Amino acid sequence: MSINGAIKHFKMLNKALAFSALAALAAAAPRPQLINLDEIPDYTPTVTMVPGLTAQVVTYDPTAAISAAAADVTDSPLLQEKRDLLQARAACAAQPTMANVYNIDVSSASAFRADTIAAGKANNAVTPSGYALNFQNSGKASSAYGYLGYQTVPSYDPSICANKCNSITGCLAFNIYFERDPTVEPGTGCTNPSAFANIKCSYWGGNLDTTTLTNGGQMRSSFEVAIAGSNGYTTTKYQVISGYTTPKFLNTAVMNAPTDCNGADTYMGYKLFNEAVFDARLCSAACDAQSAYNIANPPSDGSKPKLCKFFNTYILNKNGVGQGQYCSMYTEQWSSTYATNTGQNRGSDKYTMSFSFMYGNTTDDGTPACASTDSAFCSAYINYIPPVSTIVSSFTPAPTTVTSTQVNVVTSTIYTATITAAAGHAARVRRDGNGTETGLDYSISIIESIDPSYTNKPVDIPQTASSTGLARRALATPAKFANWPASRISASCSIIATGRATTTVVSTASAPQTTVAVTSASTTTVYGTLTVPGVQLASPTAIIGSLSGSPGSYDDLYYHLDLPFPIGAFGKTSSSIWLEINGCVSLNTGFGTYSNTVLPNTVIADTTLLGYWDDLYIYQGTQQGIYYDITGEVGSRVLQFEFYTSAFQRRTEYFHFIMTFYENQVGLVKYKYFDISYNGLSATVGAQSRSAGKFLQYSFNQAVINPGLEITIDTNAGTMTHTG
Ligand SMILES: *[C@@H]1O[C@H](CO)[C@@H](O)[C@H](O)[C@H]1NC(C)=O
Ligand SMILES: *[C@H]1O[C@@H](CO)[C@H](O)[C@@H](O)[C@@H]1NC(C)=O
Repeated sequence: MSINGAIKHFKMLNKALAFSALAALAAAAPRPQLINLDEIPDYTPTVTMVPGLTAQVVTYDPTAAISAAAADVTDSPLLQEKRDLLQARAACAAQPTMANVYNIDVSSASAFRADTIAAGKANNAVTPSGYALNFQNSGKASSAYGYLGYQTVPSYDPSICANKCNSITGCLAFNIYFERDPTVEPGTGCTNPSAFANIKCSYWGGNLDTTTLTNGGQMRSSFEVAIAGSNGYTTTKYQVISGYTTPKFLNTAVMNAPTDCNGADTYMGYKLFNEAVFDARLCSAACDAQSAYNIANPPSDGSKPKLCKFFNTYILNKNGVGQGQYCSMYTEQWSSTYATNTGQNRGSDKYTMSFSFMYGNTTDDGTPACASTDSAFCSAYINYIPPVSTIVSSFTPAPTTVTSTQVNVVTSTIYTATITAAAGHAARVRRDGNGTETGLDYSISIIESIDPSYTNKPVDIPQTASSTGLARRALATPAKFANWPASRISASCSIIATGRATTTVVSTASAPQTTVAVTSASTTTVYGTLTVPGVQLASPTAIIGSLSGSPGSYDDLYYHLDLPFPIGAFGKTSSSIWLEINGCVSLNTGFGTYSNTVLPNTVIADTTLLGYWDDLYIYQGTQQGIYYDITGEVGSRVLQFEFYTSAFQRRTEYFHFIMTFYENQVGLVKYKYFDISYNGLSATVGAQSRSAGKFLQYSFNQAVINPGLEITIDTNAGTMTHTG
């Protein structure tokens, strides 16, 4: 009789630790890989070994189990189904029996256990090919992980069991033993029926060891079931999983892996399966599904998803009872030398591990690129340009003093003078009635010139004057990456090529400043052209200076002249007059006085015509000078003195005017001005005669003498008129 529909399902423990939770753990701090006992609920294997059967069949469906293990990743509902309970059988019902082929003493449980024939069979049994002996001639039978049923066999021959185990999907071990069984179902009316020696093989989806020897028999009514000659065998053919390395058997030790070369925890977490047989493919399915899940659901912090490249699977036992198949998953393959955990205690409970194997991904051992050795290559390989973090550091400079300079620009204009002179006329000669030429009536004789050479005057600074015009103013690929596919190099490198470049920006606070204002002057010289009148007289004769360049510089000179006709003012007349370089014409005596005063003046000559009394000056090498011309017929001749001068130590100033006297209007004088620097601000203009007690003053140090001005002073009438 078999268990109806006894498809054995497995269930997952710790749903809270489903793969989604593992994913969340991917970036968590390193955890020990010791079994988290708090997470493992007490588990009593639902091994229901039904006695009195010739066989009990429990099947394992690996396809369903593996796909369920994988499907659990997405939290799909899992089929959880308890096996059917067997119906109680009627007391005294005949049980299947077998012949006592070895004449074992079944008279009592103790005799049965001590039977030497049974012991001899057990001790002499040949270990079947593909299996290893776990225990021999025990008085107990195993209750292990992954119950797959049992059967009675006709002889104590482990090879029969091995062949059967080989045919059972998921079978990894078997236990062959003698069992003292009742011939009928013990119960009312047959509480201690006669016994027979049964030979049984139980089949297991997990390994056997002495810790599994927990079934020493039991009372069934008054009948004592006993065990003898119990041998355990576990397969030595380890599961090969496509895509994974040949499993490495770690026996009772499990991994306690270190962090990787970048200090990252390679332990990803675990899954615990139970009520299934031990099947490493559950782990590989979970491992693969975990990788797929993590790729599909990358960490929100932008880090790379952790991929499962290695797992350690084993049976976790609590006090010798298999609790389930444990799968520890890792991102990197580790050497078996890290399999150092052989058990833990909690209170009086002892947890041990058995049937431990490790598997690694054959194409990718999960070794990462290491920041310590591979950064340069990786940065170059993936062309990683670190993002720049800007650190602002502030800097307050020391207080400073700022000198603010205000430049006052003085514009000085230097003109190039274009001089316009009057058109010349033929030399004027006078002929007497017989045609004899006479020049006397048109010329002036210089009787003497006087240079007062004032010693208190500052010496004029000689200048170099123009002779014309007025002087006017690959990396190599490291060996470790040689056989890596590009995708792996990229993924691995992108984990370590995560640096940030730092740039420091200095934020400079403004320094406390003291501002000191300084004023400085600067002169800008502007060159311009100016049309100025040249010597105006049509036929000028120099009294001093020269149109071809004054031979010297002259100051304060005055000249005694003999005129062809008398001139005068206020009734005082004379043809012996004095011509002052300082802009005056005087009668009878001259003067060199250069400091002009208001009129009347008591120092200068008695009768003086002041065309422009100032400290005038003639500079050497210029056309500056005093020129005269006499025109008109005798009786109505006109005498003109043209002053074409600068001023003492004011060589860029110019004073250009003509004083005109009339032969037929003695006492009347005209002053005509062409260019006067500062328009008369330092001059006296007018006429005086102390002896006549009269004077006419047009201006004294007033800026009223403008170019073009013509003043007519009629000393006889006592009038001054002007035009321009
Ligand atoms: C092994 O790793 C590679 C690279 O990540 C992956 O593509 C492959 O699926 C893995 N193999 C298994 C069996 O998980
Ligand atoms: C003309 O000539 C002069 C010489 O210069 C004489 O002195 C004059 O007397 C003369 N006059 C006449 C009218 O002959």
